[in-house]
Amino acid sequence: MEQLLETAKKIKSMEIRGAGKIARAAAAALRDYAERLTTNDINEFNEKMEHAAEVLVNTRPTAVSLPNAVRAVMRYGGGTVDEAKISIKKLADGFIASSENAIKRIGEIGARRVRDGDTIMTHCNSAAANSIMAEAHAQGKDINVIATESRPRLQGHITIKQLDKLGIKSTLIVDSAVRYLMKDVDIVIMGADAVTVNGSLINKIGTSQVALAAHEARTNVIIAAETYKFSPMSILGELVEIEERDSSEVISREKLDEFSNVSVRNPSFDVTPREYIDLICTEVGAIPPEMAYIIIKDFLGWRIEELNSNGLRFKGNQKH
Ligand code: RI2
Repeated sequence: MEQLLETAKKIKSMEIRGAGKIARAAAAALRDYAERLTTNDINEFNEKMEHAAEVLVNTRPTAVSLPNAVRAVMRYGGGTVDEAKISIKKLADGFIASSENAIKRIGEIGARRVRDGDTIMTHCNSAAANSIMAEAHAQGKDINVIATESRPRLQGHITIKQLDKLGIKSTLIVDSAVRYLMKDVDIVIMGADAVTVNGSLINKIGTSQVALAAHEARTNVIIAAETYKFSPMSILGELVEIEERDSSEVISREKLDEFSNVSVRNPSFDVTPREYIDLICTEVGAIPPEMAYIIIKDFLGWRIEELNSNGLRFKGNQKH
């Protein structure tokens, strides 16, 4: 359990971050945990796996990729512990490979929307969004990326570093400069932590402001989101929980202690309505946000009946 708890800790502290990356880390942690379990009792094995799944899922509440990855692994089968371990390894490795492949595919599909000479605005740091920029650049398109710094965690610094390594020109701006600079932008490309059934986007705090400014300026907004970022529970009307992180990310404890009447709010994500999104680029194609249900039903394989009867409990060892 020690290694799995270590991974959970790293996800919570954001040492491992990015919606896709935490999903792959969780799948790998479950696979390695299963491998290390010494029991021969399949019931005990299943119980331990279910507990491990809960621990991982409870680390960060907003990125739907995390429960979707855990569920993909927890669909394992097998009458014996050895069979279950083989099944888990196959599912976890399959998820990781298809997730990496999805990012590549999104790059190819999304790059079609980028023209030579485009100025792209992005927010935070998204592997899926960066993949589009990387592919457009690899195709020889001359692009310039405006990257927000993304307070309070400054993931924009990761973005400019990654783009720089690829030889892509970028301009770093403070988050509040978004609307002022939108007039220079041809297209906005951002990632996703979750997409709901009605096509709303949940992504890094500030995303909805970028989208609103783009909407006002008639600038297209493209969202790069693997299919496992879509939220099955939103079919039942469940809202995606917005993570609120510690105040110390915004202001130091010592500084805050100087005041008597000040409190801090630090929501990590916000919700962008589908009206502000032109296209969601997934690995199975670029869709208008209105088509989110098709992704949940046809590509994630969730149906209303199943969700109603099982919810999203991480029941290990299911027949499928
Ligand atoms: P990829 C990140 O969350 C950002 O909100 C980013 O847009 C999203 O995950 C998707 O990232 P955080 O972990 O999966 O920085 O595309 O809170 O890498």
